[in-house]
Amino acid sequence: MESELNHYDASDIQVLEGLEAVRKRPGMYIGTTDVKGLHHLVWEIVDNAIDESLAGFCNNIEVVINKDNSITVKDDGRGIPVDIHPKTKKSTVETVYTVLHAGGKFGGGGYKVSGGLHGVGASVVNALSSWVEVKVYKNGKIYFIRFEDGGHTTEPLKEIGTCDINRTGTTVTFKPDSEIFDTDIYDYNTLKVRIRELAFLNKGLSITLRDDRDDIDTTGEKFLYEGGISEYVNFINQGKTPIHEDIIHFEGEEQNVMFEVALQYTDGYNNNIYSFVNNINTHDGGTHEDGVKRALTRVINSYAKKNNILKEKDESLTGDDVQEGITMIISCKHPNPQFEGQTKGRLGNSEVRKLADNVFSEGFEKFLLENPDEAKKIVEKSMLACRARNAAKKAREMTRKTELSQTSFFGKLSDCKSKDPTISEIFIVEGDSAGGSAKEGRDSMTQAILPLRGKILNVEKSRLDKALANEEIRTIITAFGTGIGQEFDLSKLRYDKIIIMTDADVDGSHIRVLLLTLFFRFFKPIVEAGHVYAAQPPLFRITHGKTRKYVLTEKEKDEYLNNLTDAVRSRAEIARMKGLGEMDAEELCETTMDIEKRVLRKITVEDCMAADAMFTKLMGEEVEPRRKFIEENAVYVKNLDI
Ligand code: TSJ
Repeated sequence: MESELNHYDASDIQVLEGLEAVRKRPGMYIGTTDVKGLHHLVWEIVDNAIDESLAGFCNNIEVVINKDNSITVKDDGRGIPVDIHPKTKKSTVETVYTVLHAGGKFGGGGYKVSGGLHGVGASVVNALSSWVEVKVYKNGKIYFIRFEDGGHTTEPLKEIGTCDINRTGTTVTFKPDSEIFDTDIYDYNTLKVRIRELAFLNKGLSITLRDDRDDIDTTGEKFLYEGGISEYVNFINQGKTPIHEDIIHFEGEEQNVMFEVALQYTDGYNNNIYSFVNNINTHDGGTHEDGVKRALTRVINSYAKKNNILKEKDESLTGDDVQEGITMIISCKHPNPQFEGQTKGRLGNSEVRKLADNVFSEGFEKFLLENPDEAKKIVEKSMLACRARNAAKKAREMTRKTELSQTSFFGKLSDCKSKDPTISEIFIVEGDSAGGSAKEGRDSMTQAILPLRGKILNVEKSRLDKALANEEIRTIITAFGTGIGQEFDLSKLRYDKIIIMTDADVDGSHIRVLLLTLFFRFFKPIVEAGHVYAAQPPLFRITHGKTRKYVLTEKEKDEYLNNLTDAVRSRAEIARMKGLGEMDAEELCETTMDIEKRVLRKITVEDCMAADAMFTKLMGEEVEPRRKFIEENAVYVKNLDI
């Protein structure tokens, strides 16, 4: 590649159009003239310095926001050529800055950051700036040229001094034209986020960013990642919980196309897959992304089958299954990328699919073989995703069916009379007897009751899909009215409060875990909107004379008793409430359901997440760890809604 670059010939530069065209229709060249377009100018210039680094001649780039909101970009590359261009009879520097698309064949054969909107060149920046100054350090000399008023050369490139013969580089300062842009104020954070990304994508390249607009003297922030995209994955996964320690990284090259990928699985449910070609985000993916995804699915399935984790009869894991919780960066550097689609956000080069597939599958197969513990975690995570997907599908089909036969489907639900969702509540009550009392003691205008049996969640082997086959669970889904999955619509929720009313024993905690898991997987927006509550039945009843006092905790009981006179205390009768079923309708109403007297605890998404994790453990195949887990977490399970 170096020899090719050395063939650089100033005649490569194609003369296309005048800068006036750019000023007339800036949108054609930089998209917009809003704050986004303003920042685009920086990337046009920085991209040139990155190209020099990709060609292997530049290690440091500095970006400075100056006091007047002009921008300086400085690199330590070879310096833009200063020789005279045969066609324009002007220096190459001047030509680059005054002839549209002059960057066209610059450094031909290298990887250029020139796809999509990028790469239209320095001349566009010049056309849209009130002034530009360029310094080139080369041949022991410092060259200088200045342009004004949309790209007019003030005087030809001239030598303004000497420098160390080993010093080379290009320094450019430009001031965006306030007649063109809606705003001329740069946003530090916008520049920082992209500069950090560029540093991740170009390992070993140091990029610094400094803001000189305030009077505080700082050295700025330096972004340099020797680990490249692996460090990017690590950065994205901060605050997440990885399920294996090391970040997996593979790279390969074929016919000047470089491909690399880094990934790590977390315990989350989304995937974070970002792909790039020549540092440009390919938000619609393309052949590089397809190749990796295809290989990921194939390799995990074949590993799982070979090791008998996935049985012959089991269905294969899908792409979505194996991508659940993954954080992955895919980066391809291509000398001749073809961008496709409306927004040019998709890589089209077909040879890249095979390269990506080969590099990834060879590396990943080896990784799984050499790291059986990690392999097991990844495969199990995918299989769990597969199960959840099937459960969700069944639930969707089921709710669709039920819409047709609504009337018969409310099953055991005793609905409230009101159809006003802002005042209606639904109590999901454990057990038929408590359900009976609740029905008797409720305000039937606004309170609906749905009894659930304690055995819904048979700890032996039930899964979410099985639980969903349960009639009462289906009634819940139908009663909510929101639908599920893609059809979910929060505005159709039929109740303002969904109140879970269960005992603080094992059966009660099972129902709670199941319900919260169900909410987490299918009704997260309902939880997020704060519609889900746990009722708090009292633990003690203290009776003295005609007074009856219910308290929620041991501590409250002691405090209450301490405040009584000795005489009264000695006569007080303390009863430990055994559970919802023990209370009669009046008592249940008074302590747990009456809007004036009850105590509710709002359920958060975190509660549901914890339940979901517990559900996964409770549902595990192996009996022993499950029993152990239940024992160890028995207290926690109870605490879920206390
Ligand atoms: F173009 C520009 F003004 F926007 C710009 C270019 C801005 C900045 C900050 C840096 C650069 C730039 C260009 N840095 N390094 C280069 N390198 C070349 O232009 C160059 C130098 C030598 C040779 C060669 O073949 O000897 C080839 C090239 C493309």
